[in-house]
Amino acid sequence: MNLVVTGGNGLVGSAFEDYIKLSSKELDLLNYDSSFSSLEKIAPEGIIHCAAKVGGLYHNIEKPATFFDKNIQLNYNVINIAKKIGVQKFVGFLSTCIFPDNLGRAFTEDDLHLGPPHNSNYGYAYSKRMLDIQVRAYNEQYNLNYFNVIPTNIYGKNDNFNLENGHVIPALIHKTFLAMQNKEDLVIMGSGKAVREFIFSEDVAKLCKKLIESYDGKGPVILSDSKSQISIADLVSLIVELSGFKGKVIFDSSKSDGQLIKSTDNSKLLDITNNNFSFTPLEKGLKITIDWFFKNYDRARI
Ligand code: NAP
Ligand code: GFB
Repeated sequence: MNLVVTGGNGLVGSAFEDYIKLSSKELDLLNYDSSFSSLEKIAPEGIIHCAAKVGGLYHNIEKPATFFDKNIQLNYNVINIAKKIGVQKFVGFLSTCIFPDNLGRAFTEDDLHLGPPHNSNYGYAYSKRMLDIQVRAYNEQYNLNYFNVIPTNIYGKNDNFNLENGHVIPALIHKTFLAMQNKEDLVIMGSGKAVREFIFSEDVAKLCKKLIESYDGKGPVILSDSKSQISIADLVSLIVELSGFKGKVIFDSSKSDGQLIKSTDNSKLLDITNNNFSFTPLEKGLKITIDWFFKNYDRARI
């Protein structure tokens, strides 16, 4: 099946093999007309839509309008074009950080609109919730079976390792690399009390491939490994150990922790995959990512 991956250079997009991976230079989804003619020429049977304005907690806190604007525009464009040129399969990406805050239990796919998201990333969260609505509306009116996946925090090679706007794992790996190089303390933003689940980017790609081949597209699917739950403080210890950092670790509790916990119920995914998908253990995925970053520092996104 000739599948296009939008955002093909990114953390998730680059983890796909043997698909047509397009960077924003080859396909700028903020530009409807040029995207329409490029995709019409390729005429893909399927689109895996990884392109987005993406960032960590602190970047989301400072730029709610940017996250909202860009994601609403590029999501509207890609689905409208996909429908017009007759794309059969479509996988879009939501995120577990767009679920209602303070639900007090593990999220399931039905909880998406049950209350406001955490205030730290409402711009991004509402733009992504509109992606859920748009897919639902297009499926109903145009008899399509497009669907979205809802990954938890993803990490891996080719991530955005920028210290200010990256997610926690790439930012911590980069920070630890610099602390080792400059023989400095390692200062962590937040108390370290927040709890997160993580999924390796290559597992996300494998699961999307499986879903494209076997899922009937009835509603979004959470992509998570509930065994990967870990506090930020324990994550720091793991990264420090795997990197060989021997210096002092300091937590700066004056910085926001964001959502205190994000836990997911991945039973729908386990049903679809007959419970036989083996997730990359966090320790193994972190080692791969740390080794990759230390070796590719000069070409990584920092
Ligand atoms: P990423 O590494 O930032 O990749 C996103 C890609 O989108 C970038 O490589 C960028 O391409 C491309 N892009 C940005 N603006 C574009 C535009 N106007 N037209 C076309 N492409 C554009 O992000 P990611 O982590 O792979 O995220 C992939 C998807 O998963 C996103 O929808 C994100 O919301 C979702 N997600 C991510 C996480 C996570 O923890 N990372 C968790 C849950 C969901 P260029 O580099 O060429 O500019
Ligand atoms: O990955 P992250 O930035 O995003 O994780 P969220 C934030 C958590 O990691 C907070 C701690 O508890 C921070 O206190 N942390 C510690 C750090 N050091 C750092 C650091 O150097 N950088 C960062 N970024 N965090 C995001 C959403 O929420 O989840 C996005 O804002 C996105 O929209 C992503 O969807 C998946 O998990 O808090």
